[in-house]
Amino acid sequence: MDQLCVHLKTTGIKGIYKEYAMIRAEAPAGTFNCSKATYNQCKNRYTDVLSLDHSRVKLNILDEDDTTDYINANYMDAYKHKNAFIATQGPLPRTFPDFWRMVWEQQVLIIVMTTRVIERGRLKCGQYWPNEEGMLDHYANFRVTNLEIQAGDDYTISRLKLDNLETDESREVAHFQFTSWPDFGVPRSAAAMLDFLTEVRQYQADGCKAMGPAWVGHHRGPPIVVHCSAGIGRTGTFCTLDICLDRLADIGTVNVKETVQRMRTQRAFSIQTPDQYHFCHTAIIEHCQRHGTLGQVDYGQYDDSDSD
Ligand code: PTR
Ligand code: PTR
Ligand code: PTR
Repeated sequence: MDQLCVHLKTTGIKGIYKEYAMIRAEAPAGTFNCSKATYNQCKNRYTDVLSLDHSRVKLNILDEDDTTDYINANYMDAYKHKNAFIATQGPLPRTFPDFWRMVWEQQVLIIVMTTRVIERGRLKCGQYWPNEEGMLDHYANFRVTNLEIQAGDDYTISRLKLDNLETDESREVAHFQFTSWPDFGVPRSAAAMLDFLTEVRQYQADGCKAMGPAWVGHHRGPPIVVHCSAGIGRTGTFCTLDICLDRLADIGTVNVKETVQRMRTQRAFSIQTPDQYHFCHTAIIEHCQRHGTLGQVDYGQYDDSDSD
């Protein structure tokens, strides 16, 4: 951990920005052919945010008429755990049924949403779930009912019931929405984000226990779906924190640069701004300060004047 502080202090904020610029300059690690296919283009929220072919999540083919298994989503590894996340874009109305099908097929327990539906008057994500207690909505063969909402200052948790009307089976899925990420930039303090992350992990661990013997001892369980608007900026930041904090707990070190580089080989373009990249560093330090595992670090003091 001390290494991270030393790194931050010696390179300064400009050095961190440069490091990020280098990462960003690297070419994507593969092709986007499926995302680019004519019949799939309308399923991408942004024409320039596509899914790498090799790590994309494939939907089950439903029948002969179903021409495509495509959704703008990629598996992403966590620390020592393959495919712990699915990073995806904020669903579009035409992809709501695909989204719920993915949640069903992948046996997802938690959906993490790190954006609001509308920000600065612009639509960032479709309203793909019923957001009032007792309300329900249909998405092709799925019915989603909002059973309960717990609203907090920084995040809101909804307990959703997901009914598969084709098989007559039901499951519960938790919807964790982080609402206080500023429209531009990054949170001033990481505290709320760290609390949010802790709660997501705890819920996933409890959910795995409840799923029975197959998942006991594998607190990571089925993939956690994480999305923002494009599914790269805030999603990448959230997952980077999770990965770094897990490694920190295991072997006592972190490597933000390698983590982001590796993440980008699965979900291209992950982490979108220098500030998000910097935030990953400061949030890890804040985490250590909160847990008393780091001596006093005066964050305002490191000198960035000599890093050019
Ligand atoms: N320190 C952890 C360990 O006890 O081995 C690292 C680890 C984390 C290992 C996750 C495996 C993990 O995956 P799962 O939760 O599926 O066991
Ligand atoms: N073309 C879009 C833009 O630059 O506005 C793509 C985009 C949108 C990229 C949002 C990242 C975005 O942020 P996030 O991944 O955090 O939703
Ligand atoms: N409109 C987004 C942007 O310019 O940030 C979309 C985009 C995202 C374009 C990523 C290119 C991207 O690749 P990289 O992050 O490697 O520059």
